[in-house]
Amino acid sequence: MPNANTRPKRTRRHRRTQREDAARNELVSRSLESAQQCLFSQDYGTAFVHYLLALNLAPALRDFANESFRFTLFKWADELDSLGRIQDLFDCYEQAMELFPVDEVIVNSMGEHLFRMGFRDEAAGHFYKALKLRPDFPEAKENFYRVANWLVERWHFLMLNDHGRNHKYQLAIKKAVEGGCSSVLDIGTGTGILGMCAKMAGAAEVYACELSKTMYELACEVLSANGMANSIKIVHLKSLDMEIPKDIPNRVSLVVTETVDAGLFGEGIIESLIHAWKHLLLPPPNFREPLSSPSQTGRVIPAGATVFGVAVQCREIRRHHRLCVSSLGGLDLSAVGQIYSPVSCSADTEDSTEPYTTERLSRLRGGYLQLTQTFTALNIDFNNVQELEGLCSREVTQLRLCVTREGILDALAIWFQLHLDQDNHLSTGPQEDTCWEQAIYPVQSPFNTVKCGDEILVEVSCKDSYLRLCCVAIVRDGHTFHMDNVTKGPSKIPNANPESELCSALAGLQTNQEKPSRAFMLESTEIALLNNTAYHNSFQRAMSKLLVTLTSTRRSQESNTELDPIYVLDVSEGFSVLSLMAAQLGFDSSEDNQISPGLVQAYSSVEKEHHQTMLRLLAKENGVLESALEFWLSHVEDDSAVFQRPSIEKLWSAIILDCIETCGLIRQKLLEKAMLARCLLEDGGQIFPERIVIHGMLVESDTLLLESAVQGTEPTLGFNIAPFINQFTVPVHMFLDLSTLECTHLSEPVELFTLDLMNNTANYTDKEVKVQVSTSGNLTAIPFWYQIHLDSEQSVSTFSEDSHWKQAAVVLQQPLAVSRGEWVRLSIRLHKSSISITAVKEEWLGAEDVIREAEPVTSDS
Ligand code: 44T
Repeated sequence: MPNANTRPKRTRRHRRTQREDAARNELVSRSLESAQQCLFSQDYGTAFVHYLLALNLAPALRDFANESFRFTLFKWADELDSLGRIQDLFDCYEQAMELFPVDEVIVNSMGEHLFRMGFRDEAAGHFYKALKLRPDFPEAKENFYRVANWLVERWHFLMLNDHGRNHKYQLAIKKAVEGGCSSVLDIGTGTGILGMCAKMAGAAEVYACELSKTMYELACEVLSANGMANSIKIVHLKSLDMEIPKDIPNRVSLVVTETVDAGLFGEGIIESLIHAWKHLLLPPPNFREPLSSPSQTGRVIPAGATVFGVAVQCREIRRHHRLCVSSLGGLDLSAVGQIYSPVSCSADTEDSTEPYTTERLSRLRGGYLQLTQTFTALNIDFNNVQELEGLCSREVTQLRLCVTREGILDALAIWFQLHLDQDNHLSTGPQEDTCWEQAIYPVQSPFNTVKCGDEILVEVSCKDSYLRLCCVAIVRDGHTFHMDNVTKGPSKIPNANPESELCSALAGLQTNQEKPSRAFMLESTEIALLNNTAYHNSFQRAMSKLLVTLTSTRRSQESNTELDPIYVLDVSEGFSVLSLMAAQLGFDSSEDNQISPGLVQAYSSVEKEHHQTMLRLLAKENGVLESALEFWLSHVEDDSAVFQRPSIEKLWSAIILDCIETCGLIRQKLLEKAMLARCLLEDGGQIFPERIVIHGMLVESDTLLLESAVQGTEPTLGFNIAPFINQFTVPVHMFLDLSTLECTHLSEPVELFTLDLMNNTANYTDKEVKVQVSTSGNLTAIPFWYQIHLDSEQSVSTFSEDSHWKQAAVVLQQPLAVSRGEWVRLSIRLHKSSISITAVKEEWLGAEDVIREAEPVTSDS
């Protein structure tokens, strides 16, 4: 028996510990029990607190409770999210990650919330971490690919692969440094390449700044790998926030930068250079003192730029920026008045609208026609601070462009020459062998036909970091027709072209109405959707067929004359008029009274206010009773809530899903949505589309390779950059226009996969397809698109001329050499809504297969 006198304290402590243990265990088990009860009653917030308490007190239980804890966290986070309690949401995740620091599912989920709130850099960090924790974690991979596109834009690959451009920059920098510019600042360093060129050329001091966190971190890695981490000082700052001596000790003698976008000024180069001249650069050389040394004066590479432009006719631009149809699937669209895209440069548009969009003119479907000669829009000297300042404050300049070819004035397009120095120039023109984009200023005025001899008046200005070009008037036979003031109904120019006549007629209808004309802004993809007549007509035919069938079944089943309404639900994301088309079919008397008026009760899940207003207006003008079209549970996050029944005891007769995103990928969660839809469908009801078939083909395309990764094994300008930036390679390319992509077709198109949305027993996971090679070459990619089967008779392709959808392609990690006549086996796997494709060459006589992995494809919403 222990001696009570010698060990009294220990025993007391022991007893106290025992008591504490017992109390803690009691608390832990009660908390776990309460957590479970709360879960049962769906009180996730309280359940979460109970779990936190229990698992903090009893870390040993973490493994055991991990699943339920995650479930609770996710449920509670969704609730906080929908309540807008963002800070609370992130606090919960912080606490959860303290408990489970290496739980990749929690880390990934936190990233998803961050991404949805627009914190892309932070989101990327979480997806990256989740992927490091579990490299084969499909959700994290999908998410990482999604952010990789945002974080490291694809042009980085193009620029690093553009040897001509790299070489010219290197030459200009070398010449400047050797000529005496000894201290250099690289503004917007990206991967660090221009700064490294300066160091390599012998500059004594090199500094660099980069505003994107991801790019800054990437540049740090690159500098270390090239042994320059200590000789180039890089800061994670916007150049405008840099100060002397805090960030750099002294003014520098050379600024190098390539902070230019397709519209030249869109990355803010004017402001950056004005700031640099005032605060970071040595004064410019004084030409009265020609002997002033280059190390004591400042200069900029590029030294200046010349902007060129041309007026074009281009159907592809037109159908994205103006409504070209007056009716759609039976709906008269004239009621909605003017529809305009957010890309606008007219004098009265708000500053928030972007003045231009960017395209590669050479890759526009259907091509383009030049209506004028190439003109010079602007010349700018980056070494003259007065000129830079003058540009922002000066009045607009007016240009008169002589029309050299009759046509429809759809847009102005511009490009530029960067004068790196006196000898080295880079051009971003449409004829160049590079992949630069041009800036496109769509002309949205309905008065847009021009004839030879007409003059187009263009105003050039520079406001809010953008170069703005605006067509203000057309001068014909001495008369000036103003273009920007559509709603006031300017004098009409007689049209020569029927297609443009249609647009003008439409606008005429809109402007000549007695009621106040309205204007609605739609995204350019939404405008292209409205211009997609084939799709809407197919839908109209498929839907009216279903309505006829359902009505006749009901007539034969129900003895009384009061027929039950036919419930139609459109859960398209974004804008859609399909529900309204269905409602209108219910009022259509042309079907020989087969469908009773008002029989269709349609629901739209369109959320944006102006979309709803447009649909209401269209309904009214098309004779659809207000009650026949309702907006279904706006702002509901949870899919299951969107898919509720129309009313107790009732099921849907038709559910419309928009399966494919405009970028060319399958919409996320499509299969889950289809499953929910099937459960809520009445007997004889239908999902639109009932089926989608994925088509694809084998191609060789260097362009796709150049856009996906830095190619080859040679160092870039002698620097080791590729392995670092190539971490951001994504296996899928979206927003492709396959009709103009430079590529060799190595096979005929084949069916890759079918998604049967009406059939729940279909196997969605794996499929193998054998494709015969029709032309020998290097298989680099498998572009794919969809045939959307609305029903057994009606279908549309996403690869048609009028498609508002683009195409996508899986790019193989390594090209696969194939010869005519050989067979390639494609294994296609669908994980959630992501497709991955593996290409295997089937060697004759059973030679060993060569396997080239294609990574998964995911939808980017
Ligand atoms: N576009 C290619 C390249 N940055 C856009 O974060 C250009 C395409 C292109 N960092 C036609 C022509 C061309 N301070 O990483 C980015 C960006 C960073 C800054 C610090 C600043 N003031 C800025 C401003 C931008 O610089 C990097 C490059 S800018 C984007 C280049 C021939 N079609």
